[in-house]
Amino acid sequence: MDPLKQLFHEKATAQRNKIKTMLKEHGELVVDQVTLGQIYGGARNIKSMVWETSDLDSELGIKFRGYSIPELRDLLPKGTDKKEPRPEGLFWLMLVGEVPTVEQVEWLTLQWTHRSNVPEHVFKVLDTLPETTHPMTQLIIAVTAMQSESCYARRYDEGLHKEEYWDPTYEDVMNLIARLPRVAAYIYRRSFHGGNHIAPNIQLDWAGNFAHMLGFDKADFRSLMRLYLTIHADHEGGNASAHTSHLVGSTLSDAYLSFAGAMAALAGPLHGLANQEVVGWIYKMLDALGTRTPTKDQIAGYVKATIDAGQVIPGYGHAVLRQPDPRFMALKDFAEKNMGHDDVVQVVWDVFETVPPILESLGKVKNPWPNVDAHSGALLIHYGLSEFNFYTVLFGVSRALGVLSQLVWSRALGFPLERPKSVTTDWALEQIAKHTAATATNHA
Ligand code: CMX
Repeated sequence: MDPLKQLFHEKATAQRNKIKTMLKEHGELVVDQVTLGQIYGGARNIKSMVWETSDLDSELGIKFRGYSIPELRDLLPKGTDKKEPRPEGLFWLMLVGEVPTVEQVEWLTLQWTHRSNVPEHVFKVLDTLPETTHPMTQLIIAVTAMQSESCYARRYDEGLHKEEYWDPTYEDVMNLIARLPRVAAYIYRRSFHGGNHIAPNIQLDWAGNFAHMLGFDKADFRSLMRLYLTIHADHEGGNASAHTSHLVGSTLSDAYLSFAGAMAALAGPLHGLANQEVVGWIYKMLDALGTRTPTKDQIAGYVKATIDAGQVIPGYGHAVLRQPDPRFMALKDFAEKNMGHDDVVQVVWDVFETVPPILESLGKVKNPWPNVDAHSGALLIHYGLSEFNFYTVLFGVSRALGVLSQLVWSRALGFPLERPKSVTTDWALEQIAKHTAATATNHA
């Protein structure tokens, strides 16, 4: 057994026993209540699943195994330029709950390099699609095509003891993560560079090699990729992509199908596609205003026009966060440290000053602050990755680290089929009638 798998097995066995004892003693403890508003309102804040890899605080933002993004930028082993953390380190942390050493991260990089060979049929499947197919659609198709490689599906078919589910799931997760950069880069190069593909450089780390295969070899861009792929990795379990992978995985579907489901959710404009929407919205604004350097008053006018047209301001608001997203702040910090003046980045910063008071003035937006998607695109444009309908694929490659490490946990902890209860409006009206009658009796 490899050292990471061994460590995971020890941790997961201990956690499984801990949960068993906890539920035996306290399984009936009531910890929350649910309102009709929550049932109709997208299940906000209803606690209904366990997600071990990260936790989202509405004020402080995401914590991966208890560590904030600024802490991880400091603590995790970095790329060769010593600037930003290598996403391999975050995967290790999420999987086993320990900050890895440099040697452990080196080992993981090598593991993923060894496992990174993408089966030929996946490229063939992609090549049958029109180049104009949305890159997220291509990603979902490619990941689904790779399902033929699932160790878990094969072993389940042969007859696998349920205590063993986690083992081939770990193998699938390691293989899928190792292959994703190659698949994503292939999609990028066939969609936007006439199929002029770039061979992997196996000397590079996971993010560095991804940047290389995309066609960007500047050290700063590699550094940005390390940061980008680290900060998008996980956002606890309730967000749409994570929750989808959890739901699909709970049917004992394998890692490939669970991740393909997650990507279908990420491809929605209220979720991951917002990173593409932000850049589209900025370009439309610049076109409409006839300038690349709009004033804050001009931006405010365009923001109000967008809202009046019944549209959302992409990159702003969040279902959980109630402060500027620390992922947005990390990208802003990267831009401040690594870039000179950039018109588009400046627009993003001016939008940051302009939008929150306008959203606040509407009196209904719970979080007027930017989320990660408000900033990420401008940095990619700066380095020349300007094809913005590819951006959600980058988000997806990163999100694999979180949702797939959790999938190994879900298998190891023996989580059951997810099956919450739905209700009808007649049921809701009945509850109100019962409550009204009971209140009237109490007051009589
Ligand atoms: N612009 C305009 N209106 C907004 C808004 C925004 N950015 N964010 C919220 N609102 C509106 C909602 O549309 C809703 O209006 P109605 O009551 O008329 O339907 C009202 O404010 C209340 O919404 P909320 O409770 O504050 O927000 P939700 O939890 O329902 O939705 C989110 C959260 C992210 C979908 C929403 O803020 C939004 O649409 N933002 C823009 C899209 C975006 O950036 N998505 C990316 C999120 C991060 C990610 O997953 O990657």
